[in-house]
Amino acid sequence: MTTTADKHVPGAAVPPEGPELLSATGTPQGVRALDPDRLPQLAAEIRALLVRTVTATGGHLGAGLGVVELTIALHRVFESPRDVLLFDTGHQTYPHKVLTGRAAGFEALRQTGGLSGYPSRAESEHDWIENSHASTALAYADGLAKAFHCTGQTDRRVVAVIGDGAMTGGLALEALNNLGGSAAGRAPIIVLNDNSRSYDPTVGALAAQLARLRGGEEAMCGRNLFTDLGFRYLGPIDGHDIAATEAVLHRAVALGRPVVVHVVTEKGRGYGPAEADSDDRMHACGIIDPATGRPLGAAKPSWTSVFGAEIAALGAERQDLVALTAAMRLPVGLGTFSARFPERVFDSGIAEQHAVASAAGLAMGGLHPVVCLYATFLNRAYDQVLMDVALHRLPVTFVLDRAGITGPDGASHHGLWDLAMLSRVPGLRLAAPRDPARLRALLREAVDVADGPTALRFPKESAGPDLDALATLDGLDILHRTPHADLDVLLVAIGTTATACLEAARTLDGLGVGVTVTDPRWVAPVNPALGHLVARHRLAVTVEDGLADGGIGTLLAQHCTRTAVTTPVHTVGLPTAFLTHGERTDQLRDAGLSGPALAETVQTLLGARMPPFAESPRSGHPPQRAVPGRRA
Ligand SMILES: Cc1ncc(C[n+]2csc(CCOP(=O)(O)OP(=O)(O)O)c2C)c(N)n1
Repeated sequence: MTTTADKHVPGAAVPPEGPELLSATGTPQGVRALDPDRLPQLAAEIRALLVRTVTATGGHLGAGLGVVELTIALHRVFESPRDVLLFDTGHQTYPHKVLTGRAAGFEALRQTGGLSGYPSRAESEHDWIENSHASTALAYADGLAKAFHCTGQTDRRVVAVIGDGAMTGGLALEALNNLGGSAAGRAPIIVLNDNSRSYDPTVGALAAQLARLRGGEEAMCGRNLFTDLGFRYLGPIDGHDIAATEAVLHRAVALGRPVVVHVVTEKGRGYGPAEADSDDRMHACGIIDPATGRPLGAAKPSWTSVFGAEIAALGAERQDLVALTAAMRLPVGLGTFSARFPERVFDSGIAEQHAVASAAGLAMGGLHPVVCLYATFLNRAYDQVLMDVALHRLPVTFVLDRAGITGPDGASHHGLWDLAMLSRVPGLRLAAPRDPARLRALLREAVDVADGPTALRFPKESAGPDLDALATLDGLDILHRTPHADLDVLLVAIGTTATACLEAARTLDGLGVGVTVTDPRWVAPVNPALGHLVARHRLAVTVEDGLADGGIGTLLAQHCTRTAVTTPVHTVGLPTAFLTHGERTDQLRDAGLSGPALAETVQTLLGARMPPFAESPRSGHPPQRAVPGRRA
């Protein structure tokens, strides 16, 4: 199939005609009123805006560039928000945002108070769902179409746009099963946006089916997966040809029955560096040079890259080690491992549940699977972790990237729940490395565990430097101990919060507070030695970038209650809330997880338990707390 629309390659940022169409037509009504022969210019202006702004802020680039014409066609055929446009995953909604009055917001995309990188109900009545987790749109569409039918709103259409990658998710396949037999008049329209990629090329039997459809093979015989499930199939259509796409959408509406419109698009369309990149690094980019697509600023080693190097080294040592990814081989750091051991990497598609249950089978079969996911996407597979892996005491290692606050990706991407969820899985050992050296060591320890699951989690940020321990006490790393001081407070650092804990300790040292900082490395189940260490202090404060309620601190507090340790345990962590997008460091600070905030918390807590501050006997020093029993 050939594509017919004009291609405009930014880098030459603004199209020759200037961006005036965008200002005049940045609303659905404006797009509908536009003369069809002006539409290619509108598409070019949208692309130029996206390339200019997203390269400056970072964000999702490739997917949006691929659906510019499709989005224009959707807004011309349907009347949003009366008709409902749902975009699965939501990372491709930038053109939709531009066409629904939000073009100006792209200057502050994904920044605190700025435009969200995903659909946002607070932003616009044209955004019905707040997503980012894939494969949900068809189910929402099912419910909405049924609701409109039940309430007599028969003039409202529901359209779900879903990528070929998202279609590989179990939830989407469940929806196809439910929707294929829908009664006429209450079936949503499914637009399958097929660019043949997830990040990597989309995998599996579905991808093979779509390739045959793109090649025209099965369309010829009139039967395919979708028709067999009860849908009408319309396509394949060139999704960059606005007129053809509008025409097929009108046909779909006229059918009034379950229908899949197969639209073929090119991810990254119109932006040279994205089109040329077979690894799809422009799926989501940081701040890059718009002309070359290369990152601006020196690249720092990330947690992902530290993990990637170590798992590749381990792969050479252990033939039984296999790695699993849910359509995110490169983002989770499996590039080197997969290049060296291609037959030992399994990509499930966007199917975390399948990946985890399949890992259970791999472990039963004598291998040691390492399941590599973003922390937020593990939520999907909690039941498989519990029932298929842990109940069977299988040696599966979970490696969770992007744990804790992820920053600009917002509410649905933060990995806030993993510590709370995994610490309650019977038999699962959970580690939170504080630095690259600990990540390497803990990964090795994890894959050596043969009688049950293990998990490691680390955040989205640059890794390092290493924070070596002063001593190790029954498995607990002691990172700081105020010299010649009482044991006033124990700071229990979970993972990378060690840096803030050490900063707080230095401040508290200066105030005459005796501080111990420990990193338990393996944070759940509770190491009994940690309970003993708590008992030797007046106060313990746990610090984690996960939920404060129900996380590791709560687990430790419960352990102390059970074992009659009377020292109060105070938990510092993230609120049980859907945190919005913004700078990661700002959000950690706001949650009380910065060094200064921790020092203040400890002072307040000690103040409540101890006599108030006394003036320092040493002039020029900050005020000292008069701690009972303290040597003068
Ligand atoms: C449950 C879940 N797992 C993983 C991801 C990470 N992810 C974001 S977009 C994407 C690929 C989506 O592919 P496709 O639906 O074809 O859209 P495209 O980006 O190709 O336009 C993946 C794997 C996700 N969003 N949700």
